[in-house]
Parts: sequence; structure tokens; C-alpha cells
Amino acid sequence: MHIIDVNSQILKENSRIAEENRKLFDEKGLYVVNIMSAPGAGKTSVLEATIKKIKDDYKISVIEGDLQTSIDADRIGALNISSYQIVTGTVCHLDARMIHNALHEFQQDGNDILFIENVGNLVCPADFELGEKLKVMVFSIVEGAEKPKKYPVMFHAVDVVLLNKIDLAPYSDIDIELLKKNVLEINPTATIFPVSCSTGEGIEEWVNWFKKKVNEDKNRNK
Ligand SMILES: Nc1nc2c(ncn2[C@@H]2O[C@H](COP(=O)(O)OP(=O)(O)OP(=O)(O)O)[C@@H](O)[C@H]2O)c(=O)[nH]1
Ligand SMILES: [Mg+2]
Repeated sequence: MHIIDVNSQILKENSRIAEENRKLFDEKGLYVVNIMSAPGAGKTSVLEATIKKIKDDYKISVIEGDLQTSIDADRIGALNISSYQIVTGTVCHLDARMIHNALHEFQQDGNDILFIENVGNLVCPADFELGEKLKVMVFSIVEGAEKPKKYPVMFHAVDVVLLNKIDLAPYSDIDIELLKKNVLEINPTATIFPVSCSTGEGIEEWVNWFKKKVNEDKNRNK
């Protein structure tokens, strides 16, 4: 009996389209950021906090991925930033084809940064390359210090981990140093920022790092 590994075929085809997306992004000089997390960890809140701080310096647009509703795209629209909603229905992640198709309608000429907020899910989105330059994970600290060990795939795949909701630390028994240690055990090269979108703590540090990274990577591409 010959068993076809459907999963690896799907991922292979996805990687091929992601490469096409990457070429297109490079041609347009567009810096693409894929933001992932479990539902409710704070992806849209991080986007709002980040965009407020950088929107005078860059021309930004946002693709929102959700199972249902345009609630997050509307939140971004309220910042006067153009946004495009991909409704995935039952699919628990965005894939490269969805982004490719969206770009037919959602033109990016003249834009500097495209943020993609992935579907809220701690596992599946990490497997699907979109053609992005930077992968950012938002992790709500109250989810528990052991989670990097239990759900290593996304922690392993990303460049940056934002440890969000640190304002809630006094109300939980979370050990943030242990959480950082566990993240680095899974991904020794991850850049980690403890932040709170509610109080703004740590946002300046993250945004300064991000701006520097965008400028460095863009210069390298020239
Ligand atoms: N206390 C506290 N609450 C926060 C913080 N950041 C976000 N929240 C709250 O957490 C909830 C979820 O935030 P969102 O930004 O919608 O999270 P999300 O990851 O975009 O959610 P989905 O797109 O549904 O997966 C909201 O009620 C936010 O107000 C934070 O730093 N501290
Ligand atoms: Mg959201």
C-alpha cells in the first residue's frame, strides 16, 4: 500500500506560493509581518499599540484573518489604516494562497509595511509560511509559564515573542523569568519583549526594536 503524505504535499505547495509572495513583496519593497497567537492573547491590541506609534513614519496596511466577523479589521480601520478581512470559515490558519489572492484586490503599491494578523490559534498558523519577513508571536503571560514546552511549534518558528498582559502578573502566580527561560529553551534566538497593551509598558522598547529591524532589513534588500 502506498500512503500519500497529504500534509507534507500541502505544506510543500504552500511553501512554493509563499516564495512567490516573498518575491512580489521584495519587488514592491514591502515589509511583511505575520502576527500569530492563541485566541485573545492580544494580536489586535499589539497591532493597535504598534501602529499608533509608527504610522507617521511608514505607510501601513493590515490583512486580518478570522474564522468569522470583521471586528478586528474594523478596529484597524478606526485608526485610519486600510485593512482587508479574510474570513476563513472553518480553516484555523491563513495560508500563502489566501494572501496571494487577497493581494489581487488589496493593492500594496507605495506601502512600506503590511501586517498580517493570523487566525487565533496556538498551533496551525506556525506551519504555513506566508512569504513574510518577520514572524511575531503574542503570548498572554497568564496562559502559563509551561506553555512553550507544551506547544513548542509556534515558539520555535518565530523571530519575536511579545509576552503580553504583564499588567496582570500581580494577579496571577506566573513566573515571568521561568517563562522567558522556557521560551529560550525552545527557541534560543528568539527576541523577547514583556509588554502590556493596557498600560503601554514595554511597547516603546518593542517598537524601537521593530523600527530598527525594518530599516536594517529594508537596507539589506536594496
Ligand atoms: N489586561 C490586559 N488585557 C489585554 C492586554 N492586551 C489585550 N488585552 C485584552 O485581551 C482581550 C483580547 O485582545 P485582542 O487584542 O482582541 O486579542 P487577539 O489576539 O487579537 O484576539 P483574536 O483575534 O480573537 O484571537 C481584549 O479584551 C483586550 O482588551 C493587556 O496587555 N493587558
Ligand atoms: Mg484579533
